[in-house]
Amino acid sequence: MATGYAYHEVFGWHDTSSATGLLPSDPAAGLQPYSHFEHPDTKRRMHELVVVSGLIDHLVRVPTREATDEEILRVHSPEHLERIRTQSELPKGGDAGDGISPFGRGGLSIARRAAGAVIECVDAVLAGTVADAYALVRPPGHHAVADSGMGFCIFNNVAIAVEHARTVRGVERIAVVDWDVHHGNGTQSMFYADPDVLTVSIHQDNVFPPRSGAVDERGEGAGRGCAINIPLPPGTGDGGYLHAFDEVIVPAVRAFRPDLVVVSSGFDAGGMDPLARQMVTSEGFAAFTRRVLDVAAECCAGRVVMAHEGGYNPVFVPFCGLAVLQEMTGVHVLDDPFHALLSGMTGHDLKPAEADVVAEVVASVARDAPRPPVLST
Ligand code: 3YP
Ligand code: ZN
Repeated sequence: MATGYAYHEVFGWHDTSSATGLLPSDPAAGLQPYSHFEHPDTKRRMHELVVVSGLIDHLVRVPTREATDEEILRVHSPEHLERIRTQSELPKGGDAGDGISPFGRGGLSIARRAAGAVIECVDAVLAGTVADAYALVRPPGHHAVADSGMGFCIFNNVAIAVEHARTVRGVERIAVVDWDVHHGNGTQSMFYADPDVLTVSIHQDNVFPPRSGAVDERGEGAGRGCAINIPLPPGTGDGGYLHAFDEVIVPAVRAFRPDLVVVSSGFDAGGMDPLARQMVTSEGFAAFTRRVLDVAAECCAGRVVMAHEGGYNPVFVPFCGLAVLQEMTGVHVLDDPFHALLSGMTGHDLKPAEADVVAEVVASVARDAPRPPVLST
């Protein structure tokens, strides 16, 4: 069965405006106007590579739509939606809440469509139209909390799709695997006390948000054990990441036995990203994909929906994304021309400091395991 793919040109029209990376430009402070880090090109170039490489012919296009108020309000407060609505109507748009997450006039409808694209991918997978699906969306979502946008995110696309799967489609248990290099704090916070949603975030230790995503953040109340964080040291490459997948992520998902797996797929752990310091290669991202698909095949007939998050190198991210989509489709159209350069650098093998973090997480999970499903008699 085929892999679904959702993208809409309007995602390139989400306007993060002129900026100096993430600061407002300010000539007096030496901040020459440039683009925001989360500009359209990186994701647009990934989409264009999917088309130009011919991989698009092996994907089933999933049409997008805008998420409704009702869908957004399952995870966000009315105040947050109202603030985005108000600012979206301003002549020059506004900010999602933290001052580094700008959007242009009319940005509400684009943010709605990002969430709606992930919802539609969930529906396509649940309906069995496609085996699995990838939503290449802007703006991203995983930092957005109930009451605010954050870290370039307006609405939490993944959380909205998870709640749709549960409340509308009756899916009982969902595992969210977040391999964006930053902590998936928003998604974690929304399901922190929920025993039916496992959130696993693998990220660079203490990058963004600051002091978020430590090993001891393990969920609370009935959700104790159902949040897992793997904060890897800077310089971690494919070896360290795959060690974490094999020792923590795959066993935790297998033990949880989800009915659906949703991935927050960022490519900012890539070895050439400006917003983190990791060494992952396109082959690494393909290997993450293989592991997620394999454990989903064991648990839930391979039902996997991936939602794009961060990743900020416009020339490298497209090849990381293509590698993931090639792994999903089983069709190889192109090698990553950057692979020799990146793999020629050091940092790819598992290092002791990385193994120590993974061992710490393994010990924590042994103490507080995710709740396995209650078997109905
Ligand atoms: C937000 C401010 C500094 C780092 C940036 C992270 C955005 C992102 O890619 N989150 O996944
Ligand atoms: Zn990120």
